[in-house]
Amino acid sequence: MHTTQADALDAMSRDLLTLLEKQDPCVAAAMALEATRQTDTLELIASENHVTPAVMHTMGSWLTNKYAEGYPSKRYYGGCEHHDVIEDLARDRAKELFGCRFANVQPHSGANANVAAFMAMCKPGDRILSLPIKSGGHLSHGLKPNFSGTFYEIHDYELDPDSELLDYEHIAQRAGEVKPHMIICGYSAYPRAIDFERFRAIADDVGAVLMADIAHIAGLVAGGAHASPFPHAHIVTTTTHKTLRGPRGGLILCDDPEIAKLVDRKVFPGSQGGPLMHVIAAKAVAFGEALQDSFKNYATQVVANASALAEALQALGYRLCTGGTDNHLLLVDLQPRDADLTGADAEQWLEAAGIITNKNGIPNDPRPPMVTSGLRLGTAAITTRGLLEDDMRTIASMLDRVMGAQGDASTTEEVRQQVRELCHAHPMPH
Ligand code: DSN
Repeated sequence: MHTTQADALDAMSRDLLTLLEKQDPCVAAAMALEATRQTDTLELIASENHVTPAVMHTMGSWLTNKYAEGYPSKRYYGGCEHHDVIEDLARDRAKELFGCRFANVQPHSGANANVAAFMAMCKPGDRILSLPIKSGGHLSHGLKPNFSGTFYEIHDYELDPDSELLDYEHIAQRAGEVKPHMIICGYSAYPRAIDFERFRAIADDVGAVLMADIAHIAGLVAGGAHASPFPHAHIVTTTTHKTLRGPRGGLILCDDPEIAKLVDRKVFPGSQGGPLMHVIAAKAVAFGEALQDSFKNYATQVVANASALAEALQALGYRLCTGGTDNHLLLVDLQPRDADLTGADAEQWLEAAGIITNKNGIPNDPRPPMVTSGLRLGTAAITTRGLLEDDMRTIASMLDRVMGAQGDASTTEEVRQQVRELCHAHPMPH
């Protein structure tokens, strides 16, 4: 095992690699390289994070051996009593964390949570009002090839073309025109706070259901660094692995017992079979971590770091969509800095320097989604490593150096070395 990587890994991960090196060296080699990649690079993808060893190893446990179709104390298989305890812990902690009455912890992913939420709240063909993916929405909110765009009648609302902010008067006007059955708020690339109360008033005016998909900001909501969708949204969906820093998975929350019954039926047997009990246990562990006071500090620091990164980039001449950020993410418009610079080039050059980002369309982007004029950055993972505001200024200048040098080999190598040093000074959770 490479020494840098062995030092950075926790003891159970080292044992796993030792076991795999004997049993399956091909998988072991790829996993070891990935461990080194994560250890030695700065993760600025807004939807990613680094889990604790407790969360990680709960996923890789004997709980994966069991079928537990159904819900606690109503299972279709014998031998589920310990799984009932685990699922109840996950549900209770989720409810406490988000201040709501019901939680379904079984969705395998955020997109699966959205499938079940649509099935619970709508009939096929119902009208849905949502923000399109090109403006920062999510593919499961109505993209044509997705289930949502295939089985429902999707109508768009848009961001204000000048400020790039949510324009609540426009959304209310669209709701009046479309008379949707459901309105969706919550986004993948929107750097500003969402006014859930305002959305609910708009939904109430037209008799619509309000669904909030808080996948990106769930950790900020749990940590008190973003307003809660409760009591405003009828149904709330989320992933558990972004700012919430749990295992890869989904979660559905609500307050109304009738909606809760529908949600449970539409998750199982409506859209899934056996729950992933090893992942549900890891959700319970992660929710337990998020209930600690230290998680509030984490969520606050994620936002402070995003603001510091935003200010530093603006000082270097970059334009940020909406003019800044209120949450964990920034959407950088690369065009004003360099009209020829694309998101795809920036992503590739930065990756070579050990800074991992993703190209992202900006509102009204003239370039296609695989090229883009924007770069999405997030501070969830680097905050987990303990980086603070001063480090954000260092990262902004590294981003600028790499993008300014357009892939020049010696600049890339110099920054790569700087990134390694920063990473070694701030190890991943171990
Ligand atoms: N793919 C996720 C993201 O990167 O934002 C959304 O599910």
